[in-house]
Amino acid sequence: MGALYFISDVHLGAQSPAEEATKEALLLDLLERVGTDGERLYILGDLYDFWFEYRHVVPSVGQRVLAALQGLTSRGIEVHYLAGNHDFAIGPYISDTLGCHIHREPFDVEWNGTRIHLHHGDGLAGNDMGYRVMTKIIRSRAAKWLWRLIPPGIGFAIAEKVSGTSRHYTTGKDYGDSDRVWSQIETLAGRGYDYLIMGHSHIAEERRLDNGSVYLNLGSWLGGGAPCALTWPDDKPLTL
Ligand SMILES: [Mn+2]
Repeated sequence: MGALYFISDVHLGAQSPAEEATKEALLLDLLERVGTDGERLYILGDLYDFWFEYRHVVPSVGQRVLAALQGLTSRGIEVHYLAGNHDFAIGPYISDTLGCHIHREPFDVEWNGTRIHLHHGDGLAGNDMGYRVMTKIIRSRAAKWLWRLIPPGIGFAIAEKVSGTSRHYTTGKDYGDSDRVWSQIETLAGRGYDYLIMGHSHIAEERRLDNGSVYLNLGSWLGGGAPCALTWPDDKPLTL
């Protein structure tokens, strides 16, 4: 039985060309490794700093990564892609062309009797009502329909600005008790999971919760290194 791999918050397209090249090379190495001993790959959101696919156009960023994902699925390795707040608009290109399983909501995995809850990590802050309302609007069918009317070149230029703002907001936000994130995580854990695995906060962390569940945050690939991935059952962060 192969390993499970988990990654989050790679944010392809967010950095300088040189940083992107380094990051992409690391990611391609990891995907190759998944191809040798992996059974499943879970992408827990924000693989892309911004993703939007038109019927005939997809982002030009990270094409080699997309090809590698397709290579994995064509060899029978399951790739699960949970939409993050930056790549919420993943669609048929990801599912039909690349063969990934798309998840739009947090979901559960059971593996050899271990119960794992997978969540991008957004929308947990108790005072984040504005975020939740805005999210509902921008992820609506109507919004996607309107967005498609904007030529891709202009749309992506706007998105680049908005993505940067959102990233700084996320990174600067207090994810501690004051935001009631932890109480929400404890409540989730109370459903009886062994592990809760998330991203989004960009802070890699392992924490044992009150009920004995383990919270793991995969951190982010931004900032010039320390990409966090996880293999299972070793459940140790990989050093790439
Ligand atoms: Mn995020």
